[in-house]
Amino acid sequence: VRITAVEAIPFAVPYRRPARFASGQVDTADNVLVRVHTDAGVVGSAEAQPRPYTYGETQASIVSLVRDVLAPRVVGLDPLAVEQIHARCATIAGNQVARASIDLAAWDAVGRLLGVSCSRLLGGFAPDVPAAHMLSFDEPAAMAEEALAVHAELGVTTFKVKVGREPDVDVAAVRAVREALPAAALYVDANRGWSLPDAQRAGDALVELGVSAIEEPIAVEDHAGRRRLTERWSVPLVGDESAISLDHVERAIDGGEVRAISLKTARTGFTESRRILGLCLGRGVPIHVGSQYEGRLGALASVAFAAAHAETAVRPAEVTNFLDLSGDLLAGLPVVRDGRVAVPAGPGLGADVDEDALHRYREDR
Ligand code: MUC
Ligand code: MG
Repeated sequence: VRITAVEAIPFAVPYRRPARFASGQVDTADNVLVRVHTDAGVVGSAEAQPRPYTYGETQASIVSLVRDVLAPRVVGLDPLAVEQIHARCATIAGNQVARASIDLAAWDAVGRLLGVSCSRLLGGFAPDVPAAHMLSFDEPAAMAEEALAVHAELGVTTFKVKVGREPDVDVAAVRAVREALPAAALYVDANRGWSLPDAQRAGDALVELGVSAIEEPIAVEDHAGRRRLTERWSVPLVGDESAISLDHVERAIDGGEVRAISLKTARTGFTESRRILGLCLGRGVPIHVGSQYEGRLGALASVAFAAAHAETAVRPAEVTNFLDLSGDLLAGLPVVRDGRVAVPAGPGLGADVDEDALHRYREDR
């Protein structure tokens, strides 16, 4: 089987509720649907989400890189040769999300060719995983209300509260969620929004409030500050923006700057994510599957990877923020019930893009 073509289709879906966090805001999901076509008639799909403030990529850059640079590198390859595909794409620096989207679409094609789910192909550890929901910036009371609604609707009991504003606001937000759901597991993500003194002040108070982890408190470049915070807090400092590739993860761990890793399939696909998982297992560093506000197709990639591996299947994965979107390319999946998200039964990532929805949202008509 050979890859015959790769498509990159820009599409836009408004957010019902803008995703706001310390490093930026997303009002519309200006994403890219990447499709890997094969001469067997099978097509693999993946969703790419541009995050300029994290990777420097835009919707236009992803479309251009996939179409003009990556597609010619992978056309003609066997889709099952995922290491070949990865190696060809890895000759391009940066562009994490564009490269990962090719990897994920190729893996989806492999699953469809073989008639098995990507999650089984990757390791098949569990049929489902616990879900975590991210609470974007809002008034503390509104964040608590959202947590209550998501808990009532989906049974989710783990929440990542976005922080990185004024320490008093951050503490008020976490306290409001804590009071609304006393038994919930809470952790926080500052998206590098705090100064070092604010991180010390807010972080200490949040640890006191019982948060289980603190993600990216300060600038990634402040290596000494990050080491100080890692030593200061009894809960792990989680690397996210500092952990965007295998090499970044290794440096963050070995530099003593993180004690846990957020792995995102949207930026390291499945192939590099497996390497990151192996590195973290070797170093004894906990790893969970994080999110960049994926739509449903992106969330299915996260679910597939999280459920496939023993290390990630037991930790809540951030897979429910497709709820923030007003529409999607998929309907129905993923299914979240009793706080757990299931691997769909179908081959590959387990879902087919709804062509009517794609026609509605695509921007290259
Ligand atoms: C996170 O973990 O930082 C922030 C921006 C984005 O796209 O996703 C996030 C979540
Ligand atoms: Mg984060």
